[in-house]
Amino acid sequence: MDQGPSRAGQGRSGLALDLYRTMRRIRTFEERVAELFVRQQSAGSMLHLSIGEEGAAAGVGRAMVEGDSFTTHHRGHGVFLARGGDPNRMMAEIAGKAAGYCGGKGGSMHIADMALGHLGANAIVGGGIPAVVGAGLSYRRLRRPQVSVAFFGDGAMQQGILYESMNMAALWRLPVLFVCINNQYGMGTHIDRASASAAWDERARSFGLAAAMVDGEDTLAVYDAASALLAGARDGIPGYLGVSCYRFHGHARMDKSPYRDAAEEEAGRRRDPIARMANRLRGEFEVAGAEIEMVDAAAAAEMDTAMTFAIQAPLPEPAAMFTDVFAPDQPAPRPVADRIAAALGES
Ligand SMILES: Cc1ncc(C[n+]2csc(CCOP(=O)(O)OP(=O)(O)O)c2C)c(N)n1
Ligand SMILES: [Mg+2]
Repeated sequence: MDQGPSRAGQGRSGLALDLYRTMRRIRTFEERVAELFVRQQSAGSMLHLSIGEEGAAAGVGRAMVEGDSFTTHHRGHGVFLARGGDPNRMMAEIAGKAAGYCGGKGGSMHIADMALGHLGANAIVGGGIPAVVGAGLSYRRLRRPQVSVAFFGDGAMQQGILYESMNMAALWRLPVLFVCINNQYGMGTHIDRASASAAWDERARSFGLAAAMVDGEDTLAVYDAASALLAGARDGIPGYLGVSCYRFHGHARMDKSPYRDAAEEEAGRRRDPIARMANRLRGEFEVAGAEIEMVDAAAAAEMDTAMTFAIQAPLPEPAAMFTDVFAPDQPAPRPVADRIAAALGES
């Protein structure tokens, strides 16, 4: 699909335009996901949009290289798109359709794709973090050059599993990067009410990790910090990156954020990494407004196509209910018809 003008090979301005494109694609994708929900075409009721957080996904995602793996939290659409996720198959997964990445069985919060290094989104706060330590250990033992990256929210900064993982990564010098997307809230709880200290880089350093904290509105700064930490991780010094941003909307689709006042929301939404990058493109990088509009139009067309694809795609066949559910070396489950009959008390 045409994604608008490219300045590949044009150094910093090409990078800036690429980061802008990725962020615009993420935001437009999320807007279409919101529409899918309103049209009652999404599977399940829980959808967590990453609008306002695009700088983290685009900046870190661009600094990673092919073969690197990652896990995400429940708000991970943006990260997967930044790592090459196909919007059609992602949207189909969110709609519970057979053409989705997991045949419609994972949905928004459990999407995964080993081919692109996506080791899985996870609905349990902090749940995806230890998997990257395992991936990092395998890379180290197999002498592979990859890094595994855990993306999680500020809520996970209060979870013990993060600190067990940091300790093991530092102890064994694993090629791992921990990325906290700090959108200031865990559901309705502000970080000030959840965390005794917000100096989270100091926590990471105390375990022996390299650490940095950046403003997620400045996507080039996110990219630079992630690049440095990923280079260190590839050399056996695991890293921590905190990316500060603001969750523009409620926690999930039904949340109208009654716990935030209007002034705070307005100030938060001014911290917009996309608007900021557009300004920089026009000013510092002298990109014509028309060129930026072409990127926006290409993203709109691409995500409209994805939404239509997801809506029109067929549902999974009932017979596929148990495929990919059991480990390949496990005995095959009883035929689906028997199981359904048993559940209905017919046998
Ligand atoms: C271990 C665990 N505790 C509680 C929950 C319920 N829960 C779901 S999302 C969420 C907030 C997570 O906040 P954060 O990690 O900051 O991610 P964000 O939603 O802000 O992206 C909570 C408490 C959960 N899923 N898992
Ligand atoms: Mg949060």
